[in-house]
Formats: sequence, structure tokens, C-alpha cells
Amino acid sequence: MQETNEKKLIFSGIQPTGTFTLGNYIGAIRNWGPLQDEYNCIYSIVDMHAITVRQDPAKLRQNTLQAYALILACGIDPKKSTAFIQSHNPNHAELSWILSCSTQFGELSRMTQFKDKSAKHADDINAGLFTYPVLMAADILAYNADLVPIGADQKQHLELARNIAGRFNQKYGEFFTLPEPFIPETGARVMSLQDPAKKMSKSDENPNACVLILDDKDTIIRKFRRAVTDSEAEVCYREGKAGINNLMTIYSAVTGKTLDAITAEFAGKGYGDFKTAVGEAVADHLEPVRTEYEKLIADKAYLKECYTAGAETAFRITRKTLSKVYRKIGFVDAR
Ligand code: ATP
Ligand code: LTN
Repeated sequence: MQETNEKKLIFSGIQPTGTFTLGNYIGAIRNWGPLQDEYNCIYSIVDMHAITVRQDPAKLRQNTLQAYALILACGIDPKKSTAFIQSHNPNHAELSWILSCSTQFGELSRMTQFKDKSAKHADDINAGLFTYPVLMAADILAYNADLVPIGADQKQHLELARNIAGRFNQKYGEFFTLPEPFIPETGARVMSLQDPAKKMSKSDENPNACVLILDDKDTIIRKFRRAVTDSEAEVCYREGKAGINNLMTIYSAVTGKTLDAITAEFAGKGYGDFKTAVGEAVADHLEPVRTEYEKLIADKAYLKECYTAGAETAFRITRKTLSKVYRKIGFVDAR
């Protein structure tokens, strides 16, 4: 990646907490590839974020490699973008400490993800879970990213990152770029197939709640056929039809059809036909990703080459940021 051109800089990350869901794909990763020509892109598998909830070490290692192969399979070209594993670049954690001193306890307490995750993991409400958004701010600010492609659920964290950057700039003089969220219009919040009031999440215990991007065609169709809808029989986007609205959003996201066109396509047909059509469209859309993934995951040496090179670039960029930050805050030069 060139570091000295006029292109804007993009940073985004995803946790290696399991196989990616259709929500991760539509809300985030599939938007990453198309940005590579217009922007300087940096993408990270954020394993340090993942350990804020308990992880089995062997599984985490496997999930991290899988996640790395998956982002490449979804269209990230490691020659165009910097793609790396977060723990390979210690500058994130270092900057996170500095930024935590410009973050208020009160603002971290208001983060809905913290409230949700501490309710879900009541036996392990660790300090990392609480300061998670500061590490996320460090991920972004270490590169002075202009734009951050994310799903709607991460908007609050991004606003916090902007506040932290603004507060640092106020204390020490203008330095950090205030990052803007980049949220897709369709599919920014894909909902659970079993409870359309909840977002589709990798860590959902119910396997029917989420479609995984590596599920085979039959599994995908079966999950859609079991999706919770309503007792009407009309495929249209309306308040009170959360299940159908979600399926329509997904169908629109993978086919490019408008909601009106979808309503017309299924006029007079039952939910059964609609669900099967959504399942087939999703499975066909994901087929090339699955094929590419199988190829990549079998070539561990290539993956290693890519993530090692990615980490070197990431380290170089962020070390410069940290040196400037240390000088600004009054630390004595180390050399
Ligand atoms: P976990 O269940 O472990 O918290 P997650 O599925 O919520 O994981 P993350 O790694 O936290 O996934 O998120 C990766 C990206 O996917 C983020 O940009 C996030 O906004 C986006 N994303 C996650 N879930 C959805 C969803 N249901 N709809 C749209 N985008 C989503
Ligand atoms: N918190 C995000 C993952 C994440 C991220 C980031 C996203 C960590 N660091 C930096 C964008 C930019 C999540 O849970 N989805």
C-alpha cells in the first residue's frame, strides 16, 4: 500500500469470535473490497477485542486464521490493502492506554454493547470488556483514519472514538483526524432469523438464528425456511412485520432489487415461496466466497506471508503516530 498519496484512509476491524454471519457480511465485510481502489484501506482481525469474552485458546487461533482467510475470500486484496492481525501490531494496545486517559468512566458506562455483553457474561465483567471501545478508538486513530465502514451497531463506538480524539486534540493541540462512520444504506442491521428484534450475531447460541457465510446451500435454505415471520401472508415492508422486513432487506442486499420490486415479485405468493427464494439467492451469492475460502485456508504459507507483510506496514504507520503522540504529551524521547 502506498502511504504518501492523497487518498483518504479507511480502517475497519472484525472480531475472530466465530464464522462470520450474513450480518457481518452484508453490514460490513462485503463493503470493504469495493473501497480498495478509491481509498487506502487497512483491515484487521481484532483478536485482542475477542478476548474481552472468554475464548478457548486453540479455537481462537483457528478462528483468527479462518477470519483472515475469509476477509481475503470476500474480496480484500492484500496487495491493494493492508490486512493484518491486531495482536501483531503492539502499537494499538500502547495507544489505547494513552487514549484511556482521555476517556471518561461515565461515557464508557453508557455503551450499549458493554451493557448487552455484561448481561450476557455476568460471571466475567472484566475491565477489558469495559475499555473495549478505547482499544477500538486506538485501532482507528493510530492510522488517523478518515472513514470507518461498520454496521449500525458500531455507530455509538465510533462516536466515542470521535469524542476521545476531540478531547485529546483539545488537551494537546490538533492532531487526530475525527473519523466518520461509513454505514451501508441496505443491511446496516441484519436481524436474527429467530428473533427479528435482535441483531444477527456470531455468538448467538441458536444456530438457526444466523446464517454463516460458510454454510452450504441446503443449510442456508433450511434456516431461511425456519425464519420467524408473522401470521399475515403479504410480502411487503411495513411496521410490525420485522421478520419479513428483515428477509426483504437481505433479499434486496444480495439481488440489488428494490423493496417495491420484491413486493411485486411475490404478490399473491405465500411466505414459503419467498423464504425459499431468499435462501437460494443468499446461497448463490455466497457460493464464490465459500470456494475462494476453501482454496485460501488450505494455503497456510500464503496466508502467513500476507498477514506478516500486513503487520509490518501497520506497525510502521502507527509507530510514527505514537512517536508524535508521546512528544505531544511530554514523554522524554527514548532515543
Ligand atoms: P459478536 O457476536 O462476537 O459480538 P458480531 O457478529 O457482532 O460479533 P463483530 O465482529 O462485532 O460481529 O462485527 C464486525 C462487523 O460486522 C462490524 O462492523 C459490525 O457493525 C458488523 N455487524 C455485526 N453484526 C451485524 C448485523 N447483524 N448486521 C449488520 N452488520 C453487522
Ligand atoms: N468493535 C467492532 C470491531 C472493531 C472495529 C475496530 C471496527 C474493533 N476495532 C475498528 C471498526 C474499526 C465490533 O465489534 N464490530
